[in-house]
Amino acid sequence: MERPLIAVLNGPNLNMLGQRQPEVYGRATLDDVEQLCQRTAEKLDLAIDFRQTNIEGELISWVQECRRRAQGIVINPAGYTHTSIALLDALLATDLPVIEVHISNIHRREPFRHHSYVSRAATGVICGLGVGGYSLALQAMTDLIVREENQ
Ligand code: CA2
Repeated sequence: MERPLIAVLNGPNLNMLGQRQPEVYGRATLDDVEQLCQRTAEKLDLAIDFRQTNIEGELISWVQECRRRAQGIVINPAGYTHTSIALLDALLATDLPVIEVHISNIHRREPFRHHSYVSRAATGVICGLGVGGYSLALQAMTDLIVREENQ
């Protein structure tokens, strides 16, 4: 049987991970995060499609593509978390399990980071556990997919 495909989508500025603000986001780069996701996916027998964009419309188009090709979405929408109803609408339209990931604990930060539009479309949210949150999200996604198959 083919491995389930999980899209791991990353929003704006996450390409700068590891280069600035290590006190907030740690020292891992986005390449390190991709490798972590690949290793986790192999253990879980998942396939992943790992992407990052600084462009809102591109992120939305990728989410739309997932409807035809993926079994789940792990997304760190970065700044669009707090601003994008368009991204929320795209996620709601997929009818796929969505796990929202934040490296930092957005609730311990500035008030404008406390609200997430995306959470309304998310099956679950992981935040504040560093880049390890991506790995936890893939594990949780596996459980969600298995549960769906058994229903
Ligand atoms: O904690 C997270 O993962 C965030 O999604 C990261 C976003 C932020 O806007 C959210 O509130 C929380 C920012 C991503 C930018 O990452 C940078 C990394 C290094 C240097 C500069 C930005």
